[in-house]
Amino acid sequence: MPEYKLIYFDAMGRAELTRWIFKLADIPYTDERIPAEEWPERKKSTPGGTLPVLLVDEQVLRQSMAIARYVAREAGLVPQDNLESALCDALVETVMELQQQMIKIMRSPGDDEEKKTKLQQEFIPNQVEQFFTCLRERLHDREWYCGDQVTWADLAIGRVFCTLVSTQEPLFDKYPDIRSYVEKICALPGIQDWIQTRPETSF
Ligand SMILES: N[C@@H](CCC(=O)N[C@@H](CS)C(=O)NCC(=O)O)C(=O)O
Repeated sequence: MPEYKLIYFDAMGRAELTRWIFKLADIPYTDERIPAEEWPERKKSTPGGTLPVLLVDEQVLRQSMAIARYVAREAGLVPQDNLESALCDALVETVMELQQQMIKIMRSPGDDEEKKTKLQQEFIPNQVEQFFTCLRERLHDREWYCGDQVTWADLAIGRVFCTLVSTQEPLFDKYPDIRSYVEKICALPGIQDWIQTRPETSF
């Protein structure tokens, strides 16, 4: 097995899905977190000048989605079937777009109360509920999003919604099936432990 080093900031952001994949598959890796004050200097020697970067032995891999998909393939978490695999890709991209929109609201100017209102009155009813409705249709006779075993698509959903589930967001009262599904993902071997022990960061 190659030696893996995942380099990112001290945040979940665009690296956390890859961390989940490593954890579920029990693949050892180095989780390097660059302190914000060191970034301007490190940026100069970082290929492309952005993070995350995955080192696979000496090979540098960029772009968070390419990194996550590569590790997921290595871990057997991508369906063999081409179409099923594309369905997973589409789901992961949708979930990542939701995540970026959520982060954008949280980082926008204004106090916490304003941001919370924006999330609860605009983002959740419009974006998240629409997503949950589609997800519910997809999952109605399935245990996992694709095929009959967990894939990186399930992990992408767990990664984005596990915090909302654990804070008992009332949104889930309307979607108890989605709550159970997210809880099942967060309780997977390796994942539950990671959620409990990972460094505490906001995003
Ligand atoms: N499309 C790239 C975007 C990478 C990106 O924008 N990373 C941000 C952190 S999430 C970054 O490195 N920002 C610091 C900088 O641009 O100097 C990916 O998904 O990996």
